[in-house]
Amino acid sequence: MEWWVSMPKLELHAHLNGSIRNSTLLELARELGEKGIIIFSDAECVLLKNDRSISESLKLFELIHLLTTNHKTITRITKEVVEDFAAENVVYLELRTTPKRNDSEGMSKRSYMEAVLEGLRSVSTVETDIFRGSDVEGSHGNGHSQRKKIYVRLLLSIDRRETREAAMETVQLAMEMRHLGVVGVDLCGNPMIGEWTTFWPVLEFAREQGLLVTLHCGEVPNMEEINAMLDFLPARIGHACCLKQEEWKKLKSYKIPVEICLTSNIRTETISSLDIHHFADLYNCKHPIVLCTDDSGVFSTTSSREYAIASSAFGIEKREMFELARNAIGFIFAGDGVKLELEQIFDLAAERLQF
Ligand code: 6MZ
Repeated sequence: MEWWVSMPKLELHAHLNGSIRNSTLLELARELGEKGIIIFSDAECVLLKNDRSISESLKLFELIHLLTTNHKTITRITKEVVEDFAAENVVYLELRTTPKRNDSEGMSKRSYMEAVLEGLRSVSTVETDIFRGSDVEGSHGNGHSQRKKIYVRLLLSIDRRETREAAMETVQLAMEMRHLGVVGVDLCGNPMIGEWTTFWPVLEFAREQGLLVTLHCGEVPNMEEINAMLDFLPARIGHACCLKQEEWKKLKSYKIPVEICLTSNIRTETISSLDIHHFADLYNCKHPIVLCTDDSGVFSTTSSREYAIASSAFGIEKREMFELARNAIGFIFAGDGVKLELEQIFDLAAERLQF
C-alpha cells in the first residue's frame, strides 16, 4: 500500500457524512447512548456491519445523520475528513455535503455550511487551500509554504428526497458561498426516490449561474432518467453502473467524465464483481474517468486502496495508474490556476516515485 499512498491523488466524489472515521462515529454514538437518545449497542451493530445493499447503506445515513446533528460535530468531522484524505496524499479534494436544516439545533442550511467552513479552517496537520478569488491568496494556514498542502473545494448536494424549493435554497447558498470555495452542486440520495423532473430546472439555473453540476447517475436501471441526465450534459456524473448499450454510446459520445467508486459499487451490490465492472471498458476506450471513494467511512476504504484495487483487478501498471490520477486534473471544478499547480505537483512526484 505504501506506494499507492505516496502517489498524489485527486478525490472528486466523497460525501462528508460517508467519510467519517469509524472511531468518531462510535464515540458520538456512545455519547448519545449515555444521554439515552439511542441504544449504543444497536448503533454499534449497524455501524460495524460491512456488507450492505444500496438501500441499507442509505439507511445507515439516517443513523449517521442522527449522530452528526450539531454544528460542533459538523466542524469536527469536516476537519478529520480533510486530514484523513491529506494523510492519504490526496492533493485535491472536492468534498460534497448536503446542507441540512435542523430546527431543534437552531441549524439552517447556511449555518450547517458555516460549520463545514469552520472545519476546513481548523485543519491543522496540513496546509489547506480553501478558496481563490481573483485577488485573494488561497492558502489558509500559518504561511509555512514548505508544508504539505491540500486544495479543498466544496460541492453542495441536493438530496433526492428534497422539494424543488429546498433544492433551490441549496443552489442559492452555493452561489452565495462561491467566494468561500463552493464550486458546484451534486444530485444524490436514494435513486429510488424523487424525480429528475423535480430537479432539472434547479440544476439548469445553477449552471446558468456558473456553478458546475455533477449527478449521481445510473445507480439503478432507470433508462428514462439516465437518458435525461446524460442529455442534460452535466460536467461529470457519479457511478454510471446501470447503463445499457445505447446509453453507453451516448455517454461516450458526450465524453462526460465518470467518477468511479469501485468498492462502493461492489459493497452495495450495484455491480456484482470487479471483472464485469465498467471501469475496464471505459479505461480501454480512454473515456475520462476518475477513481473515487464515495463513502470511505461507510465502505472502509481509502483513496490509495481504490488505486491499488484497480491496478490489481484490471492489470494496470503503476505508471498508467499515475497517469490516470493526473488526467483527473482536467475534470476538477476549480479554475486553471489550481490545475496548473496540480500539474506541477504531479511533475515533481513523477521525478520522486519509482515506477
Ligand atoms: C447516492 C449517496 C451515496 O451529504 O450528509 N450518498 N447518494 N448514492 C450513494 N452511493 C452509495 N452515498 C452517499 O453525506 C451523506 C449523504 O450522501 C448521499 C446520501 O444522500 C447521504 O445521505 P452528506 O454529507
